[in-house]
Amino acid sequence: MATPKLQSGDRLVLATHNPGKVAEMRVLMDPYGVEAISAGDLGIPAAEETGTTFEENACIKARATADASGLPALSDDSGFCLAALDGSPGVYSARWAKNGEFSFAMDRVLREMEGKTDLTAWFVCVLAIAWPNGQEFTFRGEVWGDMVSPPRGKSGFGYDPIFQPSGHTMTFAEMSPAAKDAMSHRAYAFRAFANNYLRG
Ligand code: ITT
Repeated sequence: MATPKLQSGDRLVLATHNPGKVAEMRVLMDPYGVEAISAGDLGIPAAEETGTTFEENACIKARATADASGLPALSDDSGFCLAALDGSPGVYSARWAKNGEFSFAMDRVLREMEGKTDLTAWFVCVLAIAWPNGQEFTFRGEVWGDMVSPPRGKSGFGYDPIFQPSGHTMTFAEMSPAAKDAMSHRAYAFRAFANNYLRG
């Protein structure tokens, strides 16, 4: 089956209900002229994330949205991982928050990290594109650095205030959105997606 490509004027559904992700994905998509509508705008409910890997959950979300909308759907399954916690919270990053309140998730991370000396941390983002014809593809991006405490910065979302990428002195939440977009896990995954499925 020929690989479909999206071009300027085509419509794509962003299969996410996370406003932070929607904002970053729209900025990344902008140069290509593709119309990116969010699943929330179409009234498509969030799919249950029953997978145990980022890839599985990304495919579940993209497929559910492509089937519900009849349009190509791009999902994002991502998370914050700590070496000292064997990669947790990882795929459970959103579930460590309560009612979308990330202060709970960050408090839990800081509690579980008490006394640990290895602060190595990384973000993972897996984007999945699901086409109405049944095809699905995934793209993974990672960014490595350290967990910092106390949290610093107000921009971005989620765990950004406690992540400082290697070679930098600011957390993701202290950087401008453009600086984060230049090096983030989401940007790396998006570049791989764009090279394959977007016409520049
Ligand atoms: P959708 O499933 O609707 O996309 P979600 O927030 O539930 O939204 P995930 O299951 O992929 O998404 O959870 C990923 C969590 O990891 C997310 O809620 C953030 O807290 C965190 N995360 C992902 N990318 C991040 C980033 O760039 N900066 C900070 N935290 C991030």
